[in-house]
Amino acid sequence: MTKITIIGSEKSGKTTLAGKLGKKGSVADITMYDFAKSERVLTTIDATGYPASTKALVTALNLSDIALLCVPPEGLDTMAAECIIALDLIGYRHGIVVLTKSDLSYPLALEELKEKLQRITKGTALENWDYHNVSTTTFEGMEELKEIIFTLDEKVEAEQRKQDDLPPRVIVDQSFNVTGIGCVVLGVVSQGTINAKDKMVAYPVKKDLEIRSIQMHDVDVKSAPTGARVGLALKSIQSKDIDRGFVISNEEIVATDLVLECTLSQLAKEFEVGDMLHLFAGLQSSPVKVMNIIQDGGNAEKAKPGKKYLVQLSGSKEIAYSKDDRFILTNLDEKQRFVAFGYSQ
Ligand SMILES: Nc1nc2c(ncn2[C@@H]2O[C@H](COP(=O)(O)OP(=O)(O)OP(=O)(O)O)[C@@H](O)[C@H]2O)c(=O)[nH]1
Ligand SMILES: [Mg+2]
Repeated sequence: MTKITIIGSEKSGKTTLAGKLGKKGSVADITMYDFAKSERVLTTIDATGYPASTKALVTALNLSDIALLCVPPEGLDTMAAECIIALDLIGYRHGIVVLTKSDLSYPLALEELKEKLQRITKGTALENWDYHNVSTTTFEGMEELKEIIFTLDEKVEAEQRKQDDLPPRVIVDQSFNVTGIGCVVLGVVSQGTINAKDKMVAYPVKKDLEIRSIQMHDVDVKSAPTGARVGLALKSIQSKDIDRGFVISNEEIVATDLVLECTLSQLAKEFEVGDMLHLFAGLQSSPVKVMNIIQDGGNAEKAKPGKKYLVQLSGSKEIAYSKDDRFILTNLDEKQRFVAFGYSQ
């Protein structure tokens, strides 16, 4: 099951491309498109709520395994530049840089644009991504793009199979009530394998539940492996008790305040003690206040771009996480909002 997110420059043709890759489904601040042919299922996410909300971008990236960064002939704009910083901070592994609207350019210019982008992304998570030219008007490159996506997905799948035996975790992105069935959630198995009848817990509220049944793309299955997009009917819990961002798991740490070892982006603005930032953990987010910044055992007043600090944060909401989870910090007051990544100490 291939899950991709389409991001990039404004008006670069992202939504048009998503529409060509599948049938439109649920709409919120992200829009999903589904394509199924024989064994292959492609879920495409358009982060429609972004750039207004950074949450839409973080959500879309967390729900997918492959990112398509769209850049039109005009080149990068501030939105695509911010996407590159976000991908780098998240440590996003797999993606393709798609040079869109190729019908409005010519081969030499596209080659120059590719070389320029390769220089800009050197040393970032995007360093080794492939480039591909596409036009949704003339269909140039469309079939090849699908092939490239499916080939890349074989790598993703191989990585995911190595995670099937880890403790199971499901990241919930929607929950609702279905008459006659009860609480249904949609989400992604981020690691491990889940089975019908498994008893698990919804975090951060710590409510016990049982998985009544599992569906993958409207088909009932007995179990679902790492990377699967699933619909779960749940027992012993109501849809009002579970929300986007919740983690269904057997063991999570729950905290409101955190101490993170943070690395700031080279391209972020500094922040200081007292500043309000936004913390992301998977699909969860919470406003946090910077209480303390520590460098080399001593207090620092400011955290500066490209540097590493211990940052003490005071939040307003419980967050569920695991020891190895990567947190992202954003500053909504800045033009380029993605600031840092960090790991809990
Ligand atoms: N010539 C040409 N025009 C295109 C192509 N793809 C999209 N467009 C046009 O570009 C415009 C923007 O397309 P969208 O798909 O809305 O772009 P978007 O990136 O989703 O835009 P935002 O969500 O507003 O950032 C529309 O007028 C499309 O018809 C293409 O391959 N070639
Ligand atoms: Mg759009």
